Amino acid sequence: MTDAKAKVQSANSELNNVRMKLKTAQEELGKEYGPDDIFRALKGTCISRDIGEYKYEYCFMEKAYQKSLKDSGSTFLGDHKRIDIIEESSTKEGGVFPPDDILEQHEEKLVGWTLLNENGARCWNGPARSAKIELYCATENEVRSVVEEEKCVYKFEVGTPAVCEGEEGAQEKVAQEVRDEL
Ligand code: MAN
Repeated sequence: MTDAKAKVQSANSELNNVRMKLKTAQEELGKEYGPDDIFRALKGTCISRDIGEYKYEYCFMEKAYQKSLKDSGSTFLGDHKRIDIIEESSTKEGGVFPPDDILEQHEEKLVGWTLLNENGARCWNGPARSAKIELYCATENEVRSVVEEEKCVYKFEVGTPAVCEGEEGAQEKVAQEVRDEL
């Protein structure tokens, strides 16, 4: 092979590397991180709570687990799939979101944003486990409650400053931090 050919080949492979890096970066940027990208900075932050015989663990924008407190058993409750946002204005006539009956164990209003985890460990004779992460405004990231609404369908109530409203709200602060970072 001539020198020139070798150079072209190495330049081409370098170009391919750069293209692949660009693609990865674009994919990362194109992901749904919620309004103003507020969940980007939270990605990978893990919180948990012991409830009954399990430790329920949730890592924002990533995985959820149900870990046994009695042995080393760990059940995968799914990976982050998407964000569902229910705006107050889009709820049924006259209805307040959320309806009172889904408020559980805390006074904060759920903000109507749900992070959905899917494709968890298969339920015996049933579907793959999944988890709905319903959010409310709180000063710290925290798991407030977990219920198994139907067999192998879990609902986490999770507090985070990321969804607090107001001009001084953490939502804007987090969004600004992320903008500065980029
Ligand atoms: C385990 C846990 C439960 C679930 C059953 C289903 O015991 O993951 O939450 O209901 O499996 O068989």
